[in-house]
Amino acid sequence: PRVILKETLYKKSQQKRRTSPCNYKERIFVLNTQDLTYFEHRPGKKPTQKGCIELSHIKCVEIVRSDVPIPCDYKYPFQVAHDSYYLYVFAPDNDCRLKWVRALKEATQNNNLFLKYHPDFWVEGKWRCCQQTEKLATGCSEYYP
Ligand code: 4IP
Repeated sequence: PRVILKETLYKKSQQKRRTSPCNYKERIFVLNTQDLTYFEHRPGKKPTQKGCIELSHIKCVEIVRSDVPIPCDYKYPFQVAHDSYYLYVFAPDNDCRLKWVRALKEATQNNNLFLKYHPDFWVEGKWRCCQQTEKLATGCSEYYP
């Protein structure tokens, strides 16, 4: 697989379990033609893989429009909906965010994508955009792949 983009970004924990912590981690993100992978890099150590999302499992990639305070250093969020999870990734500026969103949209354009998505965050048990309390509820805004 050919590498399309590689950069250090932040991510929020995907909260795969009800008891998962809500934390933000700096990770090296690599988008290649097969998957989106992220690695932890500690000084003096070789990066270790922490997560990998097959591109074919991605259902929506879009910026997140929100006024919630963002507790990590990077303030420009985008979302990657895949399987039954939402990965929130944070870029350092809008250009960087757009570059990632465009590249990911292009790489997933032939997928079975959402028709609608959630433009704001899922926070504390509800969608801030539409107030729905089911995380996997259908989106409330039209999705443009
Ligand atoms: C972890 O918290 C990290 O945030 C993980 O991120 C995250 O997995 C885990 O969420 C979360 O419990 P601790 O390091 O404090 O244990 P990373 O893999 O980047 O280290 P995700 O799925 O977000 O990668 P869960 O809910 O997935 O377990």
